[in-house]
Amino acid sequence: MIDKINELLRQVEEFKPKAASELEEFRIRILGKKGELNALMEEFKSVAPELKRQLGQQLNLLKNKATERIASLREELQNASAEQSASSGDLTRPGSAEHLGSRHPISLVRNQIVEVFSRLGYTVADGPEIEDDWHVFSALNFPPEHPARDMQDTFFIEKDPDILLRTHTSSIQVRTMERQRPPIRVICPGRVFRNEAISYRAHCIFHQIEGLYIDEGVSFADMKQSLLYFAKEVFGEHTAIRMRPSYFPFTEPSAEVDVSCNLCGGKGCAVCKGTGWLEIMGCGMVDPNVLKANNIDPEKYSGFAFGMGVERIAMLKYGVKDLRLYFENDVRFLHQFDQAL
Ligand code: 2U9
Repeated sequence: MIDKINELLRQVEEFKPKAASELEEFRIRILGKKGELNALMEEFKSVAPELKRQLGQQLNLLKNKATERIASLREELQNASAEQSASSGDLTRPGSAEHLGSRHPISLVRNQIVEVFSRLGYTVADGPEIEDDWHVFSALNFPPEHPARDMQDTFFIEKDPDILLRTHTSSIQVRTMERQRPPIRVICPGRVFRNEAISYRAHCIFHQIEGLYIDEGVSFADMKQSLLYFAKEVFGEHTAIRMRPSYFPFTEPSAEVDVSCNLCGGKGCAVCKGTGWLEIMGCGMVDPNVLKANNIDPEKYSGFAFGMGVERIAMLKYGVKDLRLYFENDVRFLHQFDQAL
């Protein structure tokens, strides 16, 4: 009997099942009701009393070892199968659809605006977001005491000499004039930074697109027609524009441009506050002082410039009521533009 017990102990120690079913068969053979351990227990009853102690201990040892080994083998098999299903999974199950991202509404609108002006012969120019005083203010005819130069309005990185975050993309046009002689026809998209409290209609970072056209004989009428073409392309062919006198240091004369409200067709509604018009951009003839500061002869050349906030255009185009949504990257907002444009 002792030989049988020792043989079973050896089998328990050496047993290495390949599958859970093999382990279960082994468990039933050793520990099951009609298994080998119970058969030995039966045999134990008729063993001579002087052998009972030693055989009893060996039988207990066999029972404990077999129980422990089977439990630990079961755990090993479970871990291995979890690992396997994590790496390969059920190869027959249907594939899960990859979720594709989409363009941000600001990119969609910026790309459309750039595309419209490209058709009119404008090329895209880029420039640094960190700028100096000359490219943001002085070359654009901002007087030394102008409030935009104040810390209240502009983020300064260094003082004397002033290094700052550009407050408009006009600095790109200044850099273009340094590199290129007229004719100049550039469209300048980019991020700009202003020290403003964040609200539904303002943010300290936003996107602008500015344009500049300088050549011999460029007139206010050229500007008006170019901006009408732009408005019709972006807001629809029935769109009308109007211009209201305004003031900017870099243009003279200057104007604010409104488009007819595309929601009420110009009759007046809540969006256009009953006026029938929505303000979309500013524009003007380049001030001769700006041409001079940039080594362009104002007697020979003239030009026009315009500027708009991309967030504002996108708000009007898509009926977005709160500008902060553009910066939160909430996919519930962004997914609404999956099919846009
Ligand atoms: C040069 C000469 C002139 C760019 C211009 C505007 C009018 C304008 C605002 C619209 C809303 C900025 O985003 S906004 O706050 N811009 O109204 N910008 S003309 O004029 C220039 C630029 C460069 C050399």
